Amino acid sequence: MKALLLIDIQNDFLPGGALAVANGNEVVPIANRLMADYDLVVATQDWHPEGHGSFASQHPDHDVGEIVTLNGLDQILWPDHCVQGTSGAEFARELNTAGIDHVIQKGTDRNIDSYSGFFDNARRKATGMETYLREQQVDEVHVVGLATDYCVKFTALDAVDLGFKTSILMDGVRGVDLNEGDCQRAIDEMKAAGIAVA
Ligand code: VGL
Ligand code: ZN
Repeated sequence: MKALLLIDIQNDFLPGGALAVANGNEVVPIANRLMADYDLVVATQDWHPEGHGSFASQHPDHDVGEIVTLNGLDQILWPDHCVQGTSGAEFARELNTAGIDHVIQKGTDRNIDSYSGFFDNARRKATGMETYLREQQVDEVHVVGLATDYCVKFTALDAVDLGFKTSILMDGVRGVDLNEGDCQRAIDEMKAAGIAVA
């Protein structure tokens, strides 16, 4: 069984959103078109409580983009984004949500971030993604969504590490590029890990 993973295709990551990814809206029609080609479509949703520790607003002496230590881990600080129940956390309006079989929410613990759709950033807690995919007999995953250099990358790296045959579909991803070259480096890292870049 082959699954399409839609990573964080949410309003806050689209142009005009709180953590806008340049041209992030362009992945929406691509995701919609791809859905029909898969046995299963699973979407992740960045789903933070108010006051999440990854928000710069919680660290008065720091700005967005700075790195702090959160729970012993390096944490990049972001604007408040994808707060549970807000419109920014909803899936993109034009995303065909009727085509999604299952949603995995992540980043729900205020003390630790979760870029990967499989585990928190310390790999301590699973989100339920792996269990769900194995229950559904999935052995291959193709990844699209936002953002190439964060949640797409870490989800794909975990997928291949867990033994799923893994591809990222370049047409269907867009990145943050906080530092110039981050997206390219993310792609190189994924290739080196055995992920197919299609
Ligand atoms: C993401 C930064 C913070 C992502 C989520 O979806 O790539 N990036 N939260
Ligand atoms: Zn987040």
